Amino acid sequence: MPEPFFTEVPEHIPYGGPDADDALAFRWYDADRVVSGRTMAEHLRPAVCLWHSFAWDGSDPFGQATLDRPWLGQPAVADPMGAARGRLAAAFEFLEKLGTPFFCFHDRDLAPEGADFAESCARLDALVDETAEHLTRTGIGLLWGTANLFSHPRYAAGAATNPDPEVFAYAAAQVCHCLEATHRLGGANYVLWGGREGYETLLNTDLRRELDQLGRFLTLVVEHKHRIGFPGTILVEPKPFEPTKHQYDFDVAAVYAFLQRFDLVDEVKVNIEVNHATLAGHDFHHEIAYAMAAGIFGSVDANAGDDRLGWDVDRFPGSVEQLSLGLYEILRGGGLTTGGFNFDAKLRRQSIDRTDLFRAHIAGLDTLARSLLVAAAMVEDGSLERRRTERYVGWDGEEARSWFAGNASLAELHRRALDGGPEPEPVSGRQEELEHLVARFVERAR
Ligand code: XLS
Ligand code: NI
Ligand code: NI
Repeated sequence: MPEPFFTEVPEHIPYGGPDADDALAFRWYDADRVVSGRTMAEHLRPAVCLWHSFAWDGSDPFGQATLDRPWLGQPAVADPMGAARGRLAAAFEFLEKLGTPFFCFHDRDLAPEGADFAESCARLDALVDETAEHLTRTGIGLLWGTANLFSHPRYAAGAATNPDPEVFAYAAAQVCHCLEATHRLGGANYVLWGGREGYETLLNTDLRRELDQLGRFLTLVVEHKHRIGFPGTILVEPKPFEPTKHQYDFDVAAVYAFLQRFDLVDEVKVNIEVNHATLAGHDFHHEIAYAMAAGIFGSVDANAGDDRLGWDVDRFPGSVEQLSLGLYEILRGGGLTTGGFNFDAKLRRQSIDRTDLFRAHIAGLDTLARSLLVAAAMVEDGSLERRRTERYVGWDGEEARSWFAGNASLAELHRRALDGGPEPEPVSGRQEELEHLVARFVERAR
């Protein structure tokens, strides 16, 4: 066994209850507590991501590494595979101590690229073997894997949407390998986030062709999933921009239209990131509700933006109000299936103590757990649902149902109005009352 890395943290983060003052104890996340028929862990299926927490050193476009990640930097240059193994060991020490059931990775978070494609694959395979051992030893599971198709310079002009077909082919090969690795590790989902699948300027971009390329690429991935018998869900993660000026998977609605066009609605779902929703000019609540309505909801990347910063700052989630409304839509729709809540969140650059990574995840898990209590109470109480249903009650009438079924033309409705059809009577939408009702659930969640 390697030396422990998080030496100041006990074997397990305990549940201390709402009045606990210890920063290294949960106040709300009690994995085995049953809420509306499922444990908190089953409802939330929380995951830790390897990239922000273990493959990022705190550097930003303006400054160098600040975080204490001894497997990055010089050690990674001198002995890349040894460093990667050390990183993986630290990640699993973290996961075990925190007690989260899942993790997520990019291929390049597990193993660094080699001198050529074959060496990159061999390196990944070696680290996947090592990961498999950690999974067997700890009982932790893989929520999803994904291929990093955005860091290497070959992907500067996109992966699937690159003007050069050789890049398309390279990306396809990389996804093939990463999907198989995800399958080997028993992954519940496979994610495609199109970081560079967009454009910097329309002056050099053939939009139509690039979208067709993306459709072809996604179809290849779905075909391969079936060929190898991968039982997990293929997920696309919408994001409006950053790093590109415009990304093709802008928001849930754009992804839905895209899936329809390429006949993939039954094959692909969405991984909704809270901060991406905000960047697209939506609420998290909106994105979840839209995906639920379209039947393509899959999973969540839990994080938070900053009201005054217009980019993907990936803070740990701290707003119960925000997450409760999204969770409410998820629970109304029957809850998660293969998806989960992945903390796609990173420390602030000044959070340099090793324990900060625990504090951040504990705070995030407590926010999620409390939001779950709020959402479950709203579903069980049923008054929000009842009011929503009542609002549409007119559509239950026989005449209205026949219009909806397509049994009236525009001209017939015109005639009906001319013949003295009733003047509709305005009714209150009761928004403030409903918001006050939600506030009550937030106040009382226990
Ligand atoms: C970046 C994305 C990324 C995906 C995985 O903004 O959120 O982290 O979740 O590639
Ligand atoms: Ni994400
Ligand atoms: Ni993101």
